[in-house]
Amino acid sequence: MTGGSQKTAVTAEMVANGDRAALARAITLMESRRPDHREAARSLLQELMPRTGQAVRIGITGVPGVGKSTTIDTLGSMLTEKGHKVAVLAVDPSSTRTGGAILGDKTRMARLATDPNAFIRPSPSSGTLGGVAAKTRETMLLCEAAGFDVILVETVGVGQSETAVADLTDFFLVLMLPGAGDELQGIKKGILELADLIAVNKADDAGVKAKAAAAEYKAALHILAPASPTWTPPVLTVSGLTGQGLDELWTKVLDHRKRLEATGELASKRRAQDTKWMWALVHERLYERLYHDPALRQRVPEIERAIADGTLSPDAGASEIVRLLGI
Ligand SMILES: Nc1nc2c(ncn2[C@@H]2O[C@H](COP(=O)(O)OP(=O)(O)OP(=O)(O)O)[C@@H](O)[C@H]2O)c(=O)[nH]1
Ligand SMILES: [Mg+2]
Repeated sequence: MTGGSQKTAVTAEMVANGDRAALARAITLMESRRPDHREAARSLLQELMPRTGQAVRIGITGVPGVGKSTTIDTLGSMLTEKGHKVAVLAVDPSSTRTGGAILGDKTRMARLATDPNAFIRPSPSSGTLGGVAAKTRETMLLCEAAGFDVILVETVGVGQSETAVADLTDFFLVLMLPGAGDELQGIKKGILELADLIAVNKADDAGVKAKAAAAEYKAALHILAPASPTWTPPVLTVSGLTGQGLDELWTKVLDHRKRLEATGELASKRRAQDTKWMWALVHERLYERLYHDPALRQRVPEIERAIADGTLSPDAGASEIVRLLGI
């Protein structure tokens, strides 16, 4: 046997039948750097496209330790009990954390990890952020084709990962810690603009503080122009640990979906995301060429030296690189 491609042949039918091992292998194919694997994954996904698009896609962000994984475990279990099939994807752009994060997520999501109606998959953190998001997006589509109707994407609230995750989900949930004063100071501008719902977590052991924080976020949201004319982001207090408030949170998610479906905003949002995704892929492929093309790799150090020596202008150097890229 040469390599695993024979042994691991995955068909669209296997994925569509909800074969978990096939789904996992399809995702691995997609994450592979081997061009033949990618090509196989691409045609698999193409075949499965008609089966995608039905899921409720939720992005979940918040500072490290806010309780994202804990909340996903409780909410996800609540949803599988209702009969949903839940896929959890984790985007972690900081490669150094990955090993720990994956292990941590598995233990933080102990119930879902053994739930036959749940599927947990960390996204690899290598590559550019666009690449991470693109693979996460393709993973999400494969999960949808396999019958998962709720997709929860966890991303740690640092760097640019929130924007990437907001761009591939329908509903963006921002978890906050109680202790509004400090939180509002450190809050990244823009995160409130992305939020479809703010949930102040850990209300079980900081009830009063959580309520005060919620009031502050409500006030802060009030100043912002809403992203959608049909939706004003609610602010709730919840406990990912005990499940308090998560029923109401899910009701809001469904309410949001109903409204955006009724106005056609959901469809237009997804269309806009598709276009953005295409450009993210173009950027990624350009970067790949830029750093891996043999002719460029040979020539770039010389160009850099010439610029350092002052014998070539940055503009002329850039022109040559672009010419070598063939665009
Ligand atoms: N009291 C209380 N503790 C919580 C709650 N949610 C999470 N925790 C605790 O907070 C800590 C961090 O929880 P995680 O779910 O791992 O947080 P996270 O946001 O996923 O963290 P990262 O993945 O590292 O960014 C754990 O010790 C949890 O048990 C909650 O609702 N109430
Ligand atoms: Mg986590």
